[in-house]
Amino acid sequence: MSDLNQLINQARDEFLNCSKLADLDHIKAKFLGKTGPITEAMKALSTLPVEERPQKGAEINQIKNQIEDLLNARKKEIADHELNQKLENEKIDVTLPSRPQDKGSLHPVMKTIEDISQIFHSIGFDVTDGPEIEDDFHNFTALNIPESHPARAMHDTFYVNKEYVLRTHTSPVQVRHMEENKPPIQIISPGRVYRVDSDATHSPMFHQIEGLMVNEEVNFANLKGIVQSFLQCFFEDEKLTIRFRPSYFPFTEPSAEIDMSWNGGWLEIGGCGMIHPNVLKHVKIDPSQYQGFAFGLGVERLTMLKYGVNDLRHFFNHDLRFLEQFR
Ligand code: 2NL
Repeated sequence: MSDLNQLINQARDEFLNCSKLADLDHIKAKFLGKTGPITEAMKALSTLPVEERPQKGAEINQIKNQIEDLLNARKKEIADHELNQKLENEKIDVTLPSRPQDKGSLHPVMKTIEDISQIFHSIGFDVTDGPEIEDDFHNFTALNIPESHPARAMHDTFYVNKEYVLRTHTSPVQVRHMEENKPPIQIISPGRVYRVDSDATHSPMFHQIEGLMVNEEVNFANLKGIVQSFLQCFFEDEKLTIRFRPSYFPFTEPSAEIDMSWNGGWLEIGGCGMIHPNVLKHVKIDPSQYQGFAFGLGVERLTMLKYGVNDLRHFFNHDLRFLEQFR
């Protein structure tokens, strides 16, 4: 019996010396397995006198239970230790700074559109938009450009089919606005426009901002004042002046090119005029009661001037080294 009691101490030592769950099972087999001392002792019971067997059996069982308790306690110890180790190794320091994320930014052309919209909004103009695929009426006819008119060829139009085109200017947006609203009207319409044209200084898709004001008394002087104030604001230059040069557009009469002062000289930056009576008639506004002005500006050109960009193609190359400079 004292031999078996020795077993408890021996098992305790071996369990303590073991630090891997898998190895514990081998040690367990050694003590409690089929050929282990406990099993042997159980078998040997049959050699004892019958009256001694219950007492002896109970003792063996008690020792067996004690060894099992020791095993389970050690098992739990090792499992806890392994878990703690794992938690320690996989610890995440949430106070560390995060990896930097590249932020996107507005394309310079969109930035210009937003800036211009903000300026005109601040003086009471609404910002409107409309379809980029337009019908013949809104892109041409309503703007006093009849079927046979050379201006249609002049515009180098992308035709979708016989009736629909990619808009060649944002004027049709304003035509639609006039159809649906009564004067007083003060709007600008920025957006993409399309012309069959592609070289170093022309892109088949570019951006335009047109402005329009219709009321009972709107005149050429109002037009000049508003365009000049706008440009002073946009270029942040109170001394900037503009001049009008006589020109021709089918949709305005009189018409003018807009030049602005730049580095001691003049630079053409758009066109304008008083809305042609035929255009007002097409949108059912009585030209004997209302007049209006309109102007058109190229957004890429304004952006190039403001930021000193020397090549139009930078805007369409999607080169991050260029675009990141406008962050
Ligand atoms: C230019 C010239 C211009 C207009 C656009 C316009 C719109 C309506 C009626 C009358 Cl709905 N006119 N727009 C007028 C004059 C010139 O643009 O050189 N743009 C870049």
